[in-house]
Amino acid sequence: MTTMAVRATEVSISAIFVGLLLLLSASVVNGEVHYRDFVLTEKNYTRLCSTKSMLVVNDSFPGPTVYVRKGDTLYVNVYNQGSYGITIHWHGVNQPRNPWFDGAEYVTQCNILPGTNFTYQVLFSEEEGSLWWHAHSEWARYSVHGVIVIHPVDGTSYPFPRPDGEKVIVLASWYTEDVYATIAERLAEGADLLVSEAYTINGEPGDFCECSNETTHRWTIDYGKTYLLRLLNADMNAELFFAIADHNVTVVGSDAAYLKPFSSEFVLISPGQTIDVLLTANQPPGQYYIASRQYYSNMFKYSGYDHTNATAILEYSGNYTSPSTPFFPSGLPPYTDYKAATSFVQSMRNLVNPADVPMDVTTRMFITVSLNQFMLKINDTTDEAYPSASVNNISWYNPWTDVLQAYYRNISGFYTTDFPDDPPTFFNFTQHDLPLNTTAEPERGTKVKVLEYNEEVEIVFQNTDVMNSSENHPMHLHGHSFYVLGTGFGIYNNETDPLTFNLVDPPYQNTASVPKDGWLAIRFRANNPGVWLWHCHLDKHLTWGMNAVFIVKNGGTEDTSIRDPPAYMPPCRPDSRLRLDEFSGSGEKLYLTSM
Ligand SMILES: [Cu+2]
Repeated sequence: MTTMAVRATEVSISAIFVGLLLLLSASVVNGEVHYRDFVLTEKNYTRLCSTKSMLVVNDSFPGPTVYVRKGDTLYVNVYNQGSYGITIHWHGVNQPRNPWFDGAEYVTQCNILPGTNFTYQVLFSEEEGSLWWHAHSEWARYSVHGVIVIHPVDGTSYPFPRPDGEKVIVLASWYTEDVYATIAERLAEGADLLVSEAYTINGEPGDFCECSNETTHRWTIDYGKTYLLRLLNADMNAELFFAIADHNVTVVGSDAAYLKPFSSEFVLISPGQTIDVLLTANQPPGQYYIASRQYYSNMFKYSGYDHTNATAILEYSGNYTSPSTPFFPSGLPPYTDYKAATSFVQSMRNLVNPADVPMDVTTRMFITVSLNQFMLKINDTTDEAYPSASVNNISWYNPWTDVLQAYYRNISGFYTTDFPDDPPTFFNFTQHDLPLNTTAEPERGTKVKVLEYNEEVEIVFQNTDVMNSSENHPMHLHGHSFYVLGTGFGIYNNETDPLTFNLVDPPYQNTASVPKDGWLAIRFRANNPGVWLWHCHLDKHLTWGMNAVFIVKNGGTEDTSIRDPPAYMPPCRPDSRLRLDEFSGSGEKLYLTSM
């Protein structure tokens, strides 16, 4: 694909005119402008000894890496030549005042239908480091994703010595089945959703998986050099441990914000997160395994997850005698090692000290996150349990016209503004064997929370053990990054736990996990007018309704208001949804539609 970059300052018109132009369209062009084409097609891939067709961008899995600098503007024309509707989300890119191009299906747009195209305008602002793009429609993102590298602007550099090289590593999952068809089937049956067959490193499961060792991903490095490694967890449903044999890494950033550097034997990365680390080639030249495996936080179930170990090979350049098998990283924690997981999360500190933490909180929300079930009438005598998920006991229901369109055009009937600041009942949230009749069934709704422009918001997410199902939930907020003030186990205590908050140098992230049977506290400034989805980044839970929406109102001036909509947005139609939504509010199973 062609990439065209136009440096605004190189355009041959007089400086005065450029000045005028910038004054007139102050917020449109700051840095460079880039144009990319994303062509989505079905392509055959063979992994684990079998071949299947899947939707990919520009014939690649993982998809292409996009390179920009801080403050640049990116236009991506997405051509959908696949067989079902999709959207693309620019994960972690705040998109100031620009919700039109956030790409969240049924929240900021409807799907780009097969045979059509749509151009996204992606506005970079404060982000620097690594982010990513992915499909934000049904489960398409398992094969439709890639990294966004945001370099420092010219004349500035990293807050660490310039690395000798860079490397992108994408962790993802492999499904042997036809994901789209299987999900539709299981939703209709009320069955559990898909578990992956293997994890992948840059598209390859590696030596420990069937039919995989010839295509294992390899990365050659030079002795003595230091590399900036950009890690992405693009997996659908798993937090992952990652490690390189005999090499510690220095963690320097996460979610396109810098961290106080710390050395670690391993990394824990949640779906949705990006983590930047430095790797120095300082070990005896040879071959070393790079490995990743799931961190499985639901310790009451020891099965039902993907037990594979994904591997790649790090090899030093030059001549040396290498052992017949590379070394495996002894520091890669076991699947259920919550102590390792917790200690990694707690090591993260903002590089900025003191950080610009909101201190004048005007909205406080206490939000329970639960897995649930709906009892649906199959016939006059039988009720059947359908898996579900909720936040403050509301299980999100997709409207068929997106929330942004309805809000901007003042069309009523698609959402309500009564998302509650607290759960409907307070119970012993983290107790095992909670009574199902009072805790299991959520309410279905399309409820949004409306925030005034520039409000300072504190949210405490409380994990619950409803249905004995507590596990980590990586919560992701669109349109804003947030400060992670703290986490803890058990039920949040609003008198003692705030005393433990890190208000000095908390990490600034777009995705952070609510620990199993515990809580997570965050703060953010609602300074981005628009309609912004927030959700658990385990797609299984998102599909079941563990999400809601913030509307951030305009601030009263043009610079604090949503930008004008583009001339074209993909049209919405009432029959294009495919989720658990296909049941009426009365609990009767109505119909299951596909495109
Ligand atoms: Cu979740």
